[in-house]
Amino acid sequence: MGAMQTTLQQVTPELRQWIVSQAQAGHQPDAVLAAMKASGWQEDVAIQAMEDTLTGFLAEQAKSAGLPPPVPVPEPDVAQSPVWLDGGDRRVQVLLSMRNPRVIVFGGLLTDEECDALIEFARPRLVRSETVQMDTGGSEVNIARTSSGMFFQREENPVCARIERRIAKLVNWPLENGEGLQVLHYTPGAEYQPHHDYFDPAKSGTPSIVARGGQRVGTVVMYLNSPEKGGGTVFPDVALEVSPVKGNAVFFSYDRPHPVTKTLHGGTPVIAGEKWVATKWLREGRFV
Ligand code: PD2
Ligand code: ZN
Repeated sequence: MGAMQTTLQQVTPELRQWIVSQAQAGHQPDAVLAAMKASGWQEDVAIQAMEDTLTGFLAEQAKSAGLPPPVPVPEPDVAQSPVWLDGGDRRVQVLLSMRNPRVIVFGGLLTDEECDALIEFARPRLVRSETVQMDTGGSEVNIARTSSGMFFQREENPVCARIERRIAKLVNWPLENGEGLQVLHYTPGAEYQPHHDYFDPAKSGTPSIVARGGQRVGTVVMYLNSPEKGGGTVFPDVALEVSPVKGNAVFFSYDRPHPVTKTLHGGTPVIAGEKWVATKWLREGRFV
């Protein structure tokens, strides 16, 4: 009898329409499921119908709003709210976790010695920072970013390699998909005005950039020292500011190159002291 019922429970367009209207009216999934069960739907059939209907509906909506489709992103194992995460060779603290935008603040991602080593390797190689010139895919000095910086090659030295392995383990993303570490140095007054780290799909230079490993889908900004005042990392869409504490880091991910990810972020002006960070950008695919 049960099997007979399953075959008879057809998910009609009318039912799909009803499920969408319930969601749009703000009814919680539990309540919608209860209503379906009360009118004779088997629980498993009802759950499947709700999932399929709402997933399809959201995808259609996103497409008609002109949004690029979402892609998989790096994601630490925070589903069970752990205080510590396994970085392979080191335990790392979870100090804050936000779902939308996906932002996670790590405590003690780097040791003091690793921070100091990165600064000393980078110092003689610093040049006035350039940001990617979006129209041509080349580089230019950008006044929004008044710092100096340099790039390491991936696994350029044992300290970089160790940190890269730790990040890969922590955010569950292949080491090969990471760009080399970038170190930035800010003196008082220097800042990094709010921006997105993904490449703007509307710009003509983007195809040549994303040919090398796809879009950026995640960022880890690591604080290599603690400025006296200022120099936090801000997310203006959600009014969040992360303090730049030596050894800590802020991770954020973006599943499509669009502001709907709410990952607009910037480095606030350094008010007293100096600021050093190392940034790791994570691509969709293997970065060569
Ligand atoms: O130094 C920072 O806080 C910062 C802020 C925004 C770094 C970056 N973006 C970056 O390197 O992308
Ligand atoms: Zn950035």
